[in-house]
Amino acid sequence: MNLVESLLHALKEHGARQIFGLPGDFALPYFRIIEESGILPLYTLSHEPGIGFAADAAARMSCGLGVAAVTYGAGALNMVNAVAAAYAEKSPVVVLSGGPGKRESNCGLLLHHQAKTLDSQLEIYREITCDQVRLDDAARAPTDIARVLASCLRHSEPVYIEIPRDMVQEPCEPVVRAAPRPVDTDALEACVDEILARLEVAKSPVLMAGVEVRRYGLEEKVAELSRHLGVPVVTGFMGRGLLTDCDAPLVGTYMGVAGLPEVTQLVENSDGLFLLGEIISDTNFAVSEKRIDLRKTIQAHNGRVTLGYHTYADIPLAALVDGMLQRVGKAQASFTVAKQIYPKGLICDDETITPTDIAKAVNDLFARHGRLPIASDMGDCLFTAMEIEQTALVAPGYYATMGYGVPGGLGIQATSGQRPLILVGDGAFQMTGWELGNCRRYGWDPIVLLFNNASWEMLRTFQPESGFNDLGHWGFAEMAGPLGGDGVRVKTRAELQLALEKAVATRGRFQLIEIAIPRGVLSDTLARFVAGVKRISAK
Ligand code: TPW
Ligand code: MG
Repeated sequence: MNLVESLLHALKEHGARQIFGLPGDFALPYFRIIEESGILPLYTLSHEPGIGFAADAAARMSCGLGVAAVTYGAGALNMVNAVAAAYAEKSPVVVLSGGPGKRESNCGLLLHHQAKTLDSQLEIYREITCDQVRLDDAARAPTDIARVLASCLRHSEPVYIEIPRDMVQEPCEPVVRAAPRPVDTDALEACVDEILARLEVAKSPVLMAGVEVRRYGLEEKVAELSRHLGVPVVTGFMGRGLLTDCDAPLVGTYMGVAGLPEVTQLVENSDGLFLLGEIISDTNFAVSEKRIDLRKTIQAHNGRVTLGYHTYADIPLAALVDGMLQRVGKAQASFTVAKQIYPKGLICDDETITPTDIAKAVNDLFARHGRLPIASDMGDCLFTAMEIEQTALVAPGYYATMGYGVPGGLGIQATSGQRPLILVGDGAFQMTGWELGNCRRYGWDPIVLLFNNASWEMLRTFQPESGFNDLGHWGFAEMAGPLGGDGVRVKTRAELQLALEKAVATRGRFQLIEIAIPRGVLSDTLARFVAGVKRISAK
């Protein structure tokens, strides 16, 4: 087997299901092997940010590796933002990049796509990946690949693999998966003791489940743990969508001033807040009604557990959850919590549409036809997603990059076969909406709800005086046909409801519903968020 075949088998063996890619001359040789070997399916898209977002969403959705394959320089550097998003939100994306051949690297000429030195790209990626390798030695390659893929899974963070173009055909041994790292059972036991003791004395313990719970495939176990402990569960803004298909005592989504008062009070008044796999970011904690003293919480993330003023340095999340489950025994009595009620029952009249109307329409649709997984962009659409029934959700809730929604939805469908619902604003659609043109080739048929307020509305809420936030009206609905889908523009609630029904009934082509929303009209959740942030910053 050659070097690239060895790499592809290893990717598959480590849980990758497909590759998203866009080639270039430095990448053509390894792309040829991807295509001809058929070891993993290859989906090409139109622009590298889309490749990175699709691979990230596939990783999040499948709880496995996502793979983003690009060319050197112009390709890889075009994907930096998407990989930074994956790094920030702990999504295990494997970046494959073509590279100059070993011989041409020292020919004395600057090579096209070279930014500063031939190593610039690797150095840039070093900052946003947890491990890197350039496969310039076929004898060492199997060990290097095993190490890098193990790092990717262990840290649940992106890694970088550069393939010099003259190395692809080199004979290479298969990759042997690295042995799992041993866990220090004494430290683990002491840590579990301490956490259980803290939860025991707490009058109102709460477990906040974060994205790492999904990344490490622990949703079922965490649901069981919280039932056995009798502790209610919330997620943060970023963790929205977690635990939806498990029997967990899930109360709702903590969003501080932007959330529902009962959830906010539960979290902020807890004397035993257990942050399990949660990214401690401002999206979750800078919007608190009452400041949460993080030193008084129990934090388990990034392979560490911190309680009060000390840290257990090396406790993998999976080992911690297993360790706790072994100790808590069986549930005493069945334990239920009040579930969050979502807006539903859209009045189908001739009124204009608000974002919260969209949430109602989607909730009604889910009640009639079952739930769909959601990919959301950044913008009011993501705040609206908080008003939609719990369902699988991929979105850049913390890193907050625009452009994620459409390619993220394609990533969901490619990896899971499930039809996704994509929520996206007009500003974000202008960035990556074109990727929908790739649906026809692959038979993907997402339903896209385009929140068109002809505006960078989120920015306007913070700086209403700036005229640059006005965007014109683009004819998005008309663009859908030539791209291989169906498009419709809706202006009233009755039209919205009809369009959704029709979209669900039409399979095989993407369905774009361009929803006209008057400027200045926000979802209830974003309105609470903006009012809350203004209140906090005025303090
Ligand atoms: C890649 C900054 C955050 S929100 C926003 C911008 C420009 C406006 C979004 O407009 P859209 O949605 O999509 O129409 P809505 O609901 O606000 O009207 N560049 C990137 N990411 C971010 N987050 C920005 C700029 C931003
Ligand atoms: Mg907008």
